[in-house]
Amino acid sequence: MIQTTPECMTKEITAKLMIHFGKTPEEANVSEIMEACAFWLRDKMAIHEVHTRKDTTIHGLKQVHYLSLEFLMGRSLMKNAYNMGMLKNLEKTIKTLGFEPAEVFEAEPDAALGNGGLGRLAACYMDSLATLEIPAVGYSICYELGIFKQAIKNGEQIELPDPWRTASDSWLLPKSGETQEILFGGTVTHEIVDGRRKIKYDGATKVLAVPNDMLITGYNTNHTNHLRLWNARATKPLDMALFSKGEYTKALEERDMAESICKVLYPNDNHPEGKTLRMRQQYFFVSATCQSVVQKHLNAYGTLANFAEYNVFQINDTHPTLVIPELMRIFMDIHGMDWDSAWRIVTDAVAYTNHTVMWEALERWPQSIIQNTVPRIWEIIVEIARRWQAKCSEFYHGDMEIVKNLAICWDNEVRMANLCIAGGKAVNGVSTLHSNILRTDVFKYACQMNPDKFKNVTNGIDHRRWMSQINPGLDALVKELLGSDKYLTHAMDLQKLNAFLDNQEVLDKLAAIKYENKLKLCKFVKDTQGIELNPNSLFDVQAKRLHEYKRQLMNVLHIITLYHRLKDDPNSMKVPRTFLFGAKAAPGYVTAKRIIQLINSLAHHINQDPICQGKLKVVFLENYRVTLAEALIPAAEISEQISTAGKEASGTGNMKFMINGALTVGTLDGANVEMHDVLGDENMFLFGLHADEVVKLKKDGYNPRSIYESNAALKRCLDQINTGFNDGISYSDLYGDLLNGFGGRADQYLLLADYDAYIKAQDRIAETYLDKNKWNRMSLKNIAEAGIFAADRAVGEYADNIWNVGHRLG
Ligand code: 26W
Repeated sequence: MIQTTPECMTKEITAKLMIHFGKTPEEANVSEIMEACAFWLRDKMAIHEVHTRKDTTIHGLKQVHYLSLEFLMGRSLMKNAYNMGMLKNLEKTIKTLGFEPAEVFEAEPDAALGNGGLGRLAACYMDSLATLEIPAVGYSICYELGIFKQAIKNGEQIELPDPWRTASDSWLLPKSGETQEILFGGTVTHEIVDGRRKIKYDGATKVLAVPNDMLITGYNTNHTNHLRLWNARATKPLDMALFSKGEYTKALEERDMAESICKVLYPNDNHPEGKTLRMRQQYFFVSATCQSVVQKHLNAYGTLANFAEYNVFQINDTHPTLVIPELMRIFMDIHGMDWDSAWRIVTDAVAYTNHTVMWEALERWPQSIIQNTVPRIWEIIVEIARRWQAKCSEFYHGDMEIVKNLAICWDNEVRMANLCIAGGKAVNGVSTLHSNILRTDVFKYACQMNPDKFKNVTNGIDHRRWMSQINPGLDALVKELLGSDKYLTHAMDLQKLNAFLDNQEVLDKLAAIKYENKLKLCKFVKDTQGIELNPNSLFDVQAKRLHEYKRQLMNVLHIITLYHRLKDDPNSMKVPRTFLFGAKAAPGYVTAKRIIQLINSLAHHINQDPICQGKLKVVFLENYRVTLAEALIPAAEISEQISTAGKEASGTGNMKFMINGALTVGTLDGANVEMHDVLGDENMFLFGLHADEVVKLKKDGYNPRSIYESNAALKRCLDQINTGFNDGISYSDLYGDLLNGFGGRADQYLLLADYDAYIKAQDRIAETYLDKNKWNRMSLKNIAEAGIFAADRAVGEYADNIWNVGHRLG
């Protein structure tokens, strides 16, 4: 680790300020101080990164290439300083420069190049990869605009642009010397020259891919990796030949295409958009990545024969699937390999993680888009599909139903998951339940052909960020009780907290820490949204993307139930509650946006009704993002993880709440199952149908209306939604979605079926909250058992079971 003093840092950061902004600390604003600190840290990291890369080559280490269209990094200044053991000194330095450290950290915008779980997972894994000293590079697109900023106007979501790069460029290291060329469109012809096949592209559009590297520190190690964000550039500002002919629009075509590729992150979560631009984004970053990895490998080893020994590509959902045909193209068209040799290497070097079983989220591309956007890739996919189909047909003795199910190309569509299964050496789900659903349902035929290919790696979180850093009070208590900070790199050490479950003093300290965190959140909400919260109420939080299967609407039904009870009996609530929501809805997802509006109508109604004063409050927190999650999670007491069983692949928010001592109300879904394994019924509030019961109920015929008719409290809630609240807006559409609809479309996520069990679980929560000691004991138990959800564990499993790479902290 670099040893430096605050005096030295003050001098060097002041120099950065002068060089980059021409200002003294007295003249600089808080943003410039933040950037100067970032520049200074980046310099230190850059030196480490060079050594890490050198070591990788010298020792002939295998590299992991983590491809993801999303990396939800959040802020980096505090994280990098923390990992490098420089946080204390940096804070001192900032003070010497005349600024408040908290304000400087606040000045950094989130790097929000992702939607939700999948993107944040990638960010957590980058931290663990470096911490475990695994040589790894992340690859994505250097979007100009990250996920939209959400504003709430009259209760509705408004989307605003997120130009994150203005103040975050200080982290990026441009590497224009490693620029790649990407070809789109045109027509492909094959020629034989000197006995070798040559591919000619006529009328293709060329776009340059320029790398911007964001350096990634590990915790307590010099090992430094990077995240390579590809930026698209035109080869020239204007096609002068076309310009001279008066074809002005055409002359700008290449530049326009380049600019559009990197313009904005698609804001859809669990719903692909089959648009040409999205296909261009996928091919752009995949092709740039593959070309650069192959070149570097050849430079280091001079042959491609050992490519898979030294490189493994992990693809984050199907969005980077084109690595498979693109590597084939590079090996065959550029390096003259035959099909079988190329295929052997590719199928040894690529592994695929599935993150969702939602049928609408499985990517299926129209043949025409692939054919027009990447014609040579299309040819290769067709050949992969032909060979795969023959193999499947042979295995299943020509059973056409099964062959169709397994097909890569069918009905003029390309099914990306099947392409990943055919071309990958491993396929994994992200929790035990999810992986089993993949094996026995979604991918069952492929699994029967090759059961060993299908694996599980339960997700994990960067517990250093998601507990130690955001909850310093708890971090200090844990270190005090365990007598060391070893849990930071050995999260299972948290289990030693089990020794204190009946220690009154410890339980009281834990409660005091939670209360402090709640006060901090109260201030945050007051400062940002002008809303006053009651810190003595139970903080019940549901924070995640808005999706029907996550059932924010069921949470709403519970709140309305409490409200009706209050109306009937003002003394009915023994425990005052604050319900906090944070959620972005995909801009085109009408129902999700209506649910946001409903939450705001409900909040407006309840918060102004005197009967609710001090007892019941509902707050929709604007613009949920990494930074807001960091303020929210340490203050939460109840974590809502209430998806329809079988639908949430894993969840990672559930883990973040747990390790901060919140208790979970949840279904047996995703990683809640593993959580239940270690906590038992007595340390969480489990309720609702199990995954197999959900399947059976749907198969047998589900009738939400009969539940509605037979449950008076539920009926009253739904009727209230139908009528609406005091702002006069009716939610008859949402009411209709739950009760009407054909072919199993009414209440497809079974809110009504689980309503009663959910209310009962919520009543158990209120009962338990009255017994402070019991509650605090449960809370400590949750923290003690959260070690299994460390990203270090998950990344270690990928390294051992999928990548075959060594690592530290074994
Ligand atoms: C192309 C549109 C699109 C965009 C994102 C389709 C699908 C996605 C993701 C796969 C959705 C996603 O974020 N899935 C979440 O992944 C997390 C990390 O594994 C899991 O914890 C969540 O359960 C899962 O919903």
